[in-house]
Amino acid sequence: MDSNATDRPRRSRGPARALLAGALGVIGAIAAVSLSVPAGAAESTLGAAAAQSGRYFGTAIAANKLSDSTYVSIANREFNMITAENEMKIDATEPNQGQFNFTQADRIYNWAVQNGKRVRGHTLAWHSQQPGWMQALSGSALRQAMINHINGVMSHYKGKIYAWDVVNEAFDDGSGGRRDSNLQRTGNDWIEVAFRTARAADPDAKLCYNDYNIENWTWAKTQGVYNMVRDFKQRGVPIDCVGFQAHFNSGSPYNSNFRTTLQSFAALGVDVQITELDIEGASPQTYAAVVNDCLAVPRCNGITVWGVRDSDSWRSYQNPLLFDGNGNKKSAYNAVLNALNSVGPTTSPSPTPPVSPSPTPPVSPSPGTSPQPGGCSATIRTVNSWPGGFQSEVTVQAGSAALNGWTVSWSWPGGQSITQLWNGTVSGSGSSVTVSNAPYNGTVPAGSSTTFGFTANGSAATPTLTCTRA
Ligand code: 9MR
Repeated sequence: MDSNATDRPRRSRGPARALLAGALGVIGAIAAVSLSVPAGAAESTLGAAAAQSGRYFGTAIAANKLSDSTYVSIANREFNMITAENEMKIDATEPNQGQFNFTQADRIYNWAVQNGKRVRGHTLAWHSQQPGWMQALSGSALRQAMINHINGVMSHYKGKIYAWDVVNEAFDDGSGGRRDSNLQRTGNDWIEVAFRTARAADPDAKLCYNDYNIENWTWAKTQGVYNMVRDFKQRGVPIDCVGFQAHFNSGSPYNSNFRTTLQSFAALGVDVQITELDIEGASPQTYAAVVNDCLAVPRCNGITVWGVRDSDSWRSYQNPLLFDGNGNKKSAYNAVLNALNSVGPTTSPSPTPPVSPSPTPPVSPSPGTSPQPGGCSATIRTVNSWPGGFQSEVTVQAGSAALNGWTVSWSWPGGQSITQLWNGTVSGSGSSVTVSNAPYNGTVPAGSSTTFGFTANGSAATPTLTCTRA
């Protein structure tokens, strides 16, 4: 039993249900969509509609439901990417140490490929659903068992899996740090060891880090995972994608800054995927918003919902899926289909974001802004841009003495205005902007750096920054 999954923290941040800012009612949205789609152009299934822009639309499948004809016919008709809900997990595939069992996993894999679908692998290294023998291990024996498990499962499916969730749910909910687990206690490098092992085992699979409660850009957990991925990209640890589970409910509501999160991770040079989507109550507006967030990000490869009918859901009492218990399409289904069709055949995801970030963000100051001894400097880079707006990241670099608080200021050259800022506190008026440290990132050791970021209206700009120590 996954205690964390069933005991998700109940948060009270923001409104109970984040309403999509400026969202149309669903009827209005559907009307607007149907106006923009030429007659006859719309696809009639989720998979085909997503494929118009080169994306997939998937679901989680349970092997013991493959004998349910209603379930199988919906799954086969609508979805073109399949995740095994439980059958590829550690307890299922290596029930006794060194003895692998792929009976149930292969039932799902074979059904998928025989019906022309691709498969996401879920999951190789996780604190939960470990078999008893693994729960009892620690230290180097556990580390070696993790490596053996990755090699054993990935070699069975070598060349056959679109993307693997190599590591699942390794971050703590509140702090933004790592979750305590037997794997974490083998050493902080366990995640990168898992990814390096996975790359060697199957160089053709995309390698993903997968987690929940990392959709809201302002949450510490999101920032913690973002910092790990940035570090991995800078150091050449092989990671190709981040999976956002997207289990939205009243404790973890959808927030429209999810798009900023997807854009920000993509700008690090990884693909992003929505891997386990379900929404308490299945609001059509919220479902459409999530789809539109993915469609807005070229490196968002696709969306997987976590089950077929409400009655198949791990949270069936929340009615969070696209089909009711009888297999009928819900209004959320129509909202998703219309959102996918609204993109049409012309906008395909490209492997690179519209504004490619430098693969190694500048952490050292640019010429002319070198930190004075005991001072600080700040550099700005454009992470992403779109018509009428952009996203930037500012790196604050300490000189030869630690900072105990900092302030960065600049003037906008062309009427830009900040719409959202994170990891800092913004003030100022007109074209003048002043950003001070957030309560948690004012202390920067000598020679180290920290970052803050923002989205803004206007044309992307890189003004000269002034950094002042507190
Ligand atoms: O949906 C899965 C459910 O059937 C299992 O009992 C549960 C056990 O951990 O795992 C569920 O799937 C989880 C997924 O593997 C990882 N993210 C959270 C999902 C929902 O708990």
